[in-house]
Amino acid sequence: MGFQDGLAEAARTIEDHLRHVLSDLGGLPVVQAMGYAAAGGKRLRGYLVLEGARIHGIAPAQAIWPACAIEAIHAYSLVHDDLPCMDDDDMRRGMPTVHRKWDEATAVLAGDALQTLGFELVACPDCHPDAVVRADLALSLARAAGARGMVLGQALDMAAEQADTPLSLDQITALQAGKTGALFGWSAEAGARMARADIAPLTGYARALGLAFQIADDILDVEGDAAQMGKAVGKDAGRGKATFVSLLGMDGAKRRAESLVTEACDCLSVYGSEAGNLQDAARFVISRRT
Ligand code: GRG
Repeated sequence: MGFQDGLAEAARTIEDHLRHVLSDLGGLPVVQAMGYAAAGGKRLRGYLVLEGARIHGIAPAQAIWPACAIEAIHAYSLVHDDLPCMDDDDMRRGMPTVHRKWDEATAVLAGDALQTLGFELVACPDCHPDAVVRADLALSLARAAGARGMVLGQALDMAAEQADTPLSLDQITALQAGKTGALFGWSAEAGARMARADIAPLTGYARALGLAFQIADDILDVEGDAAQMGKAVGKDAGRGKATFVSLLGMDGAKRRAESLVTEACDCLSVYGSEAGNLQDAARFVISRRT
């Protein structure tokens, strides 16, 4: 099966499992909003979990739990990031954002509940028979999602919005390592954690992949705006905010993203041909159009 088909199949499996989990929670508006927010998306983080688990011999029936956990946490982050007090976005994944479809209070609660659901999914016995492994998954997920990881990156991003001078390349790299890199890191490492194996090759892989993903995001932002408005100004660059494109130039950003993909693939040499799908995932992050 090719990478695109594998990703589509993983996305369907994750979608079905999340729907099944949410069906146990009743029909309150907040639960409907959780299902709405958790639907769709590329499922790249969940795919990394499933592939990282597969190469470590973890059964798919177990791996689906952390795959859904990371997608629930990712969905929460998007719901909260879209709120008027943060990015104030009206659309997400081609649909109205949760606070536009419902209201702000429902969006805050749905995000909160998606976050706690993520921890529930890795803490439940179906995820892994060994409570020590489940605790390790939960602890590492808390570190990746919280004030050492994604929340730190988001807070640095908000501070940068208020700063007088744009961030340097090192600063923006550190910011993005938290904001988007931390969840990619956890996703890639989860299978190794479940197998009690060395996470180091996957840590290196995800660090490079996460950065390549963010550079590609900045490139898409500029190219999307240029296509729409006939000029090369991305949303963030338009606000005078530093981006990888504003700091490296378009060609420099593309070259950096490509060298990061090579670096990510090289980190996986220890797994031989078993890591082919993870290498394809790294190539995908810089070739995607959304
Ligand atoms: C609110 C604590 C808190 C954190 C928010 C990740 C994040 C931090 C905000 C998202 C803002 C954003 C759009 C960042 C650009 C990179 C990114 C995470 C894009 C969305 O990820 P994809 O492309 O989304 O994997 P899909 O929809 O495919 O799941």
